Amino acid sequence: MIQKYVFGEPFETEAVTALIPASEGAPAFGSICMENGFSFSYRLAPEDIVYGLGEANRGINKRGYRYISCCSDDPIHTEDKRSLYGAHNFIIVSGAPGKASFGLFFDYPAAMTFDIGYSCREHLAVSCEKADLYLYVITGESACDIACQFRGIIGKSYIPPKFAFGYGQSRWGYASPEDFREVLQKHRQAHIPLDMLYMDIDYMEDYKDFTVNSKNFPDFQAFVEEMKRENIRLIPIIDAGVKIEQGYPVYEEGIERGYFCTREDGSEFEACVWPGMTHFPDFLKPEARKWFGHWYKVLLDAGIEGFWNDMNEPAIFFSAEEEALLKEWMQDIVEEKETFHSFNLSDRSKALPNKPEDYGRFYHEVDGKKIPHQQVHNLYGFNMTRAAAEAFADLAPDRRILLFSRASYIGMHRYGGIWTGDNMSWWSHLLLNLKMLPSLNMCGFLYIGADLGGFGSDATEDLMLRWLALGVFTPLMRNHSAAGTRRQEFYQFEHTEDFRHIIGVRYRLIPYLYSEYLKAARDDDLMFKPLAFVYPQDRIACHTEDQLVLGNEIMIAPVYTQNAIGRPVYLPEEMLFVKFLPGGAIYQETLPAGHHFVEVALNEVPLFIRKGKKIPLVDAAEYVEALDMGTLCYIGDQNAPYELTEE
Ligand code: MIG
Repeated sequence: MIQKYVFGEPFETEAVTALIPASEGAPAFGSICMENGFSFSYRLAPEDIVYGLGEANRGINKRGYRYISCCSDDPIHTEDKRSLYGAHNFIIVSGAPGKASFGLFFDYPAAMTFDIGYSCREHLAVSCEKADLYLYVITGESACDIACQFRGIIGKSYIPPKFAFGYGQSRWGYASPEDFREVLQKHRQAHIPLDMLYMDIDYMEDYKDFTVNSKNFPDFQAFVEEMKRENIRLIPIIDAGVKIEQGYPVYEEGIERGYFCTREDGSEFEACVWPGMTHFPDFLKPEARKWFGHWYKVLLDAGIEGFWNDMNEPAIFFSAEEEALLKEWMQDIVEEKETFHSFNLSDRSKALPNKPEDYGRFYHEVDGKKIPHQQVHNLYGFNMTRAAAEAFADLAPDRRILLFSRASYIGMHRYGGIWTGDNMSWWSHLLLNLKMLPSLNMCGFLYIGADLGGFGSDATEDLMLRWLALGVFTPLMRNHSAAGTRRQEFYQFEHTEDFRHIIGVRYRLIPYLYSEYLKAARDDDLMFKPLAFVYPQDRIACHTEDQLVLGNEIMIAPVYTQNAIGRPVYLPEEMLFVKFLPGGAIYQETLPAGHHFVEVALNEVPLFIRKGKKIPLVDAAEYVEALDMGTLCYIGDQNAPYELTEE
């Protein structure tokens, strides 16, 4: 059952698509206080589990920390961070046996704090500055049922084209056709499967959206076609900010039509991002969305079939105002009005990006009303991605376009997927990747993945292999890294054959992964579930965070520690332990329920098939379209039914 409560005058975020009449009175759980903004409090029982928050830091059980929903461009995801790129205000309080379970969605687009046993271990407090929001309260049989009911009111999840289940290679710094050709050739020479090459900002002309550097790509369309003949899709990045430059049509049209965010005095807000000074399209205006979305046509017309939307929190290096203040301050130093301290300078420059003051300097226009950005901050990336998806529905109605975004809010899952931003080549981020998957699914995001091997800092061969053995299961399987870090294309490492093998396993599993994805989308279900959602009566399963159930048939338990020869696993029921061995053989051993230590070498991919289930497998191929369904076979219980979905 779902109840909707209205407080004050909520902003219409369009996160929820179902029409739900408002309930009178107070929610059955917790207490609400509206004296100082809004706050919801609830006393947690010691064994209650709190799920949710989508793209958030820490564990599957969110207890023990304070999180802030505020889309943030912060590339250092250490344990102490409260905000990442997404804002997903959905939680489930899953009651210990005999205690209440319920879900809560706080539909509120500004910053919101979730204190989940941080200030006080047994206290849940959700608060925000203004008491203007919708609160949805969902009750159901189980945490899983509550999550699915929630999914039922926020609309169906985005489905990508099938090639998007292939492997993609990316790196910030590929700039010319030669760069891309080299990466492709090295994959093909080593027979490492590959379907996509990602184009980071270096393909553009001066980082201007919807342009292509004509010196490097004199005939871009011919290059896109050349890659397609090799069965490769190029996936360019699009940034939120539009460069201020006379003669650049995106800029000129935006100005003429009044489609950019403005300052209090009505002038266009200026912020420095990659292209230099830019304006931010006002994605909350339907006309501006339509306009910006149709600009993707330039690239679609060149044969492009997928995009990733970046910097849409939106990220700000500094605003024109901050630049002016900085100049004044520097002038003062030069004129010695202020004593110079080098640490002062360093503090000032560090504080410049993504400054709260800058987010306070611009406005959106919604139904003719001026809305301060901060009140709707978390809707920006959502609506940029929606702009693209709505335009695709118009420009390419007969095919699916790959689309994913960095920033997001609940509801964006209808339009695209997400990647989880600038992680690091750290073992802890491999584990964070695993733990985020079910939380993201609860919030509707099914096409998801992390930068495999880590974006920042230097990857090692063992980390890369272990991370890939998780990445073979995530819908978005992409190796991406930052300029300046150690190269991490597979052929850069010594044991290329190990990478070929692991990526090959991914391709063998595509019929299974694609089927389970489509079923999760169709049924408003999770593709990745915490064990607790499947084995709610099993206390140990309920508190296991480093193993997940994938689809209906398998459990995954990747190795995520350095130099480990394997890992402990807990089996809530008898399962078939499967390892894809290098050379193509498949190791199979039935293990009884209980605790085990399983050995897994660096070049093996482990999974567990549940009792009485089987999964489809095909032979590996070098790209998705080359998969041969004639090679289909099953592993597991051969008598079990399996619904293979092909589209
Ligand atoms: O300020 O386009 O998260 O994937 O490589 C950095 C360059 C901007 C951030 C993205 C990352 C991308 C990078 N971008």
